[in-house]
Amino acid sequence: MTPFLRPLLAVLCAGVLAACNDDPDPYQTLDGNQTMVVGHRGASGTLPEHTLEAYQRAIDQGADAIEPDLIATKDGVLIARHDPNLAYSTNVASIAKFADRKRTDYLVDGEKQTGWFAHDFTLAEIRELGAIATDADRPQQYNGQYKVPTFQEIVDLAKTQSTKLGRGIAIYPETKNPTFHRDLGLALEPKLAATLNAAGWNSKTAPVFVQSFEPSSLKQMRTLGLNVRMVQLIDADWYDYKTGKLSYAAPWDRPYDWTKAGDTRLYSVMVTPAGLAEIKTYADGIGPWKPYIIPMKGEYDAAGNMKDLNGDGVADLRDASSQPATTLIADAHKAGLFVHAYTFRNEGKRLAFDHKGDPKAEYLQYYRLGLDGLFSDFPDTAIAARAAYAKELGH
Ligand SMILES: [Ca+2]
Repeated sequence: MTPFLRPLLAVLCAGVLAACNDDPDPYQTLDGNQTMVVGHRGASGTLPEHTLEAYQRAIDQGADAIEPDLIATKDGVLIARHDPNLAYSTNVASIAKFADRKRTDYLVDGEKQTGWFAHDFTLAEIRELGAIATDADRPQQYNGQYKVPTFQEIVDLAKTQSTKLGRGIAIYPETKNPTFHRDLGLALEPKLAATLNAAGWNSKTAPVFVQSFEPSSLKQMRTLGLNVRMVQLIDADWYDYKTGKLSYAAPWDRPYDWTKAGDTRLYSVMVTPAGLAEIKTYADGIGPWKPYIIPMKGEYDAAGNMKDLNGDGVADLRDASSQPATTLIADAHKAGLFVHAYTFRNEGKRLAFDHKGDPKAEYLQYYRLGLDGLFSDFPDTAIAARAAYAKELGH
């Protein structure tokens, strides 16, 4: 039903007609349920990412799932960090006793990095670090206060909170740099499978979604007997505002296992009907970067420069506008795959011109398309927008 007709109908039904059909309109998701909200790295817009405190905050805000990225320590323990390089998300650089662990020009998935790497530290040593905000625009006052959690602690948190709240809190772990870890003799997949088996969470109905950018990581977990729902992530480098398409540049052009194997295809092949059919052979859903669903395009002047529509002196995402949705959600649903898109953020610099600075406008676009799930740094905003959408449908 057209949103503005529903209130009118409600008035008519209440005032005149005895038996008026006011059934809610159905959700257009694959399973007919409302869109799942995943707390991306916890409530990472508010607290330092990948800490028990950030996951707890996401749960408190109403998230349906919490999302740990997994890497391994020197002694083979799975911990939650977005990057093996601890300099990006902890205070390791400020701790004198670890100064000699610094590596320079160290290769991670072909990219030279300088910093401190988790596989050079035991879990006990990593426990001495404090997590920090990874975005300079976000709250810094919690830096150094919270520890790096293990995967086991995150499983325990989800279980405890599910019991306490009487609603299921799912976990959504990602194998990070899986080929890199396998080459170090610290393969993530057997450890992940062992933890989930021990938790009694190895089935399609378990509150678990396992994700990876590398197809071989997901396939290996299937081979290891892991039966949980699996999600193929689909990346790109950046927006091409001129064409409305995406750009592809290393290391975000293709999965690193493909790069290493000499496979020159780009992530873009994964969103074709043939690519989706291939994903369906080993996964249950896809996790695309969101412009694969709603492309962004700028306006260009005669000289070929993107117009600064909001007049802030730079031409960027804030000057680009949402384009008609692609057929990706429909194509994936047709292939039997659910779609969980990333990443939704509140900040004005993360929103397009037509969102007018309101993150709820963006969420509503995707809810109306039948998106099955989304990753948000601000789960409270995602939940509030979801409630507004439910009302729009008459639920
Ligand atoms: Ca601008």
